[in-house]
This record gives sequence, C-alpha cells and structure tokens, in this order.
Amino acid sequence: MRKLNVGMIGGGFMGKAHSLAYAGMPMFFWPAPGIPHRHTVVDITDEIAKDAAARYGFDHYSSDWRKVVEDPEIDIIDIVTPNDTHAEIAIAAAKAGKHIISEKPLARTTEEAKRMLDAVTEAGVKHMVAFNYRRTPAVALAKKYIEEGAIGKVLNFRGTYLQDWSADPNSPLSWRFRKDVAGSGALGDIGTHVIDFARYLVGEIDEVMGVATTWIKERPVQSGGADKLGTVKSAGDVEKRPVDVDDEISTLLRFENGAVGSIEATRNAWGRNNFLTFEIHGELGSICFDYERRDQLQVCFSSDPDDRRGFRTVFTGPNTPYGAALWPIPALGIGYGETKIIETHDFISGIVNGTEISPSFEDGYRISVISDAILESSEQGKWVKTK
Ligand code: SOE
Repeated sequence: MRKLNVGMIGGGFMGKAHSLAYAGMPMFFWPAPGIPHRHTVVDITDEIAKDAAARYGFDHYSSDWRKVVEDPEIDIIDIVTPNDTHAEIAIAAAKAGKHIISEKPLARTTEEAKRMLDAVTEAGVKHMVAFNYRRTPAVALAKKYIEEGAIGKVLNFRGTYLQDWSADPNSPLSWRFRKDVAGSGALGDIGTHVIDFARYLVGEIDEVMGVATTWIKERPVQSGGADKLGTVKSAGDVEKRPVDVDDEISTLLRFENGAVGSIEATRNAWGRNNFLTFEIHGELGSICFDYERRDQLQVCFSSDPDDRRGFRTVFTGPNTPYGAALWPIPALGIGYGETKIIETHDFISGIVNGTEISPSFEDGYRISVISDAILESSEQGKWVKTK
C-alpha cells in the first residue's frame, strides 16, 4: 500500500482536524487507497511546531515552510494557515511537484486563486480545496437523490450558514475581520461553504444579487495567540481597530440551469451555532439538511399519497453514501471529524488512482469569482453575472 508523506503547514484548529483525518482515514476506509504519513508539521516557531508534532503525531517539525515544501521526501503539502499565506505556499508547493490540499477559501482574492490554479495546472499535480461539508454523508445522499431524479427538476435552493461566535462586539478582532489577511468576512469564511453546496447540488451559478453589511465596525485588538473564535471577550477597555470586511451577506441566485435561490451567511446570529442548512425544492419533492442534525435529511416526495404527505426523516448509515466505511448502525453519529476523514480518503484516492478530485482549485477559483460578484452587486445595487 502506497505511503504518502504529508507536510502540514499550520498547527492550529484546522491542523488538528486534518491530523485526526490522516490518522483515522485507514481505520475507516480499508483497504485504504494509500496511507497518509504525518511526516512534518510547520508552525511559526520551532517551539510551537515541536508541540504540534508531539500532539498531532508528526515525525518532524519545522518553522520554515519553504524547506518542507522543497523536501524530496514530502508528497503532499497541506495548507491549514490563515488565508493570506495560501497562494505563496501553494504556488511554491506546485513548483516543487507536490500534491496540495488547501483550506478554504482558496485565497484572499480571485487574482490569487487564479495564480494558484495556473500553478497546479502547469505542474500537473493533484489539488483539492477543503470544503469538507459536502462530505457529510447526508449531503452526499441529497446529491444522490437529486441525480437519481427523486425530486425531479430542481427549482429552488435556499442555503444558510449562521453562527454567533462574533455577535458580541467585545469579541476580538481576529484575522478573520481583516481584509489584508482574510480577503472577505462572513462571505469567504462561511458563505463559501454554502456556495460550494449550491454548485455541488444544483449546478453553476450564473448571476447574483447580493447585500453585504458590516454591523460591528470595530473590535478589540487581540493580544496575540491563536484565533479563539469569540470565546475570549475583552472587558471593553482595550484598544479597538476597524473591521474592514462584511459580517453578513444575503444574496439571490440564478443558476445556469434555470433554478433560482438564495444564500445567507453571518457569524452574528445569536443562538445559531453551526447552522449550515439547505432546503431544495424540485418539481417532484423537497430535501432539507441542517448540519446541527447532520445524520439526517428531511425529505418529502410528491408521489406520497395526498393524505400522508409531509416531511419524513431519513438517517444516514451503512446503506447511504460513504456509510459502508463508517459506523454499522444509522444514527450512531457523524461528526466534523468524519467529514475530514472522508475528505482525506477522496483526496488520497485521487492521487493514488489518478481520478478527478473535487472540489479542486478550479472550484475554489470559481467560488472566488462568485464571491466577488456578490460584493460587486451589493456595491452597485444590481444583478451581476459570474462570468
Ligand atoms: C469559523 O467561522 C469557522 O471555523 C469556519 O472558518 C469554518 O470553515 C467552519 O467549518 C467552522 O467555522
């Protein structure tokens, strides 16, 4: 079984998720398409990287990502750093002939995303952007239903991603509120997951009409350390600096295939934790998904008799997508970790078997173009084409 050495750049929250997936993937998917080996982890100092290596099970550590990218022993570069570093690392990794998985959004800007896409295309390496939620088995099941025609022609997609970790104005100004680091706000951070759902489940988006808002215009400066996602709050007596990205977006959509829809994303919706949802209406039925109840789909089919029509719950399990590799009984519980394990499986399969990988940097680039169109449409107050 082929072993693939991973060089992981970044040892924070996403580093934890990816490390778990490298360790866990062969335990679930057996025989595994290949064995990812946790070779080297990089962080900003040797001390922090050493700690990450011990914690996440890497053989080596480094504070110099360039050396790791050039290391002939490394097969895969995994980018789990803030958005402002994705392009430089990915382009160097492509030039060094490494396969690349990058966290989302692919880049801060469409120009950066395009350069990354060009670099991997020219190098002929495999590439993936980590929109992991489409690997939730229930989301893959929704895709299967749609492809089988169970709800007929899709008419409407309504997607939301609502969180509340930044609803308090005294939660810190993390890099996620700075345009120079993040590129955009709620749109890039979480709205892009919903754009990925829309394209995956319904098809390419042709036109958008968006409204972007920034409700909280300044936040307390964070006093160093990792991004705590709103869990630390200042007493209100520290220096505040401006937020220069959106903190809420709403947009209408027109798809190339004629379907219509909407997307909303905010991290300021009190009471919403990871409320990533979609409701899809077709000529023959409807499908609803809510990540906070991620083992289930709610489905309604027009073929149900009139006197018992309504939503029913289908739990994912061994007989639904990816299920044979997961747990033997429906509703034992699918988590964030499982989505990353499945993502890793599909990435490694693509490398080893030479099959197409999705979402790729091409998808990441398209999502960036659509995101730009949403912001442009908000500024101009009119529909904007995405091509
Ligand atoms: C913060 O909003 C965040 O960590 C996102 O960056 C992730 O993509 C999402 O999966 C969870 O929330």
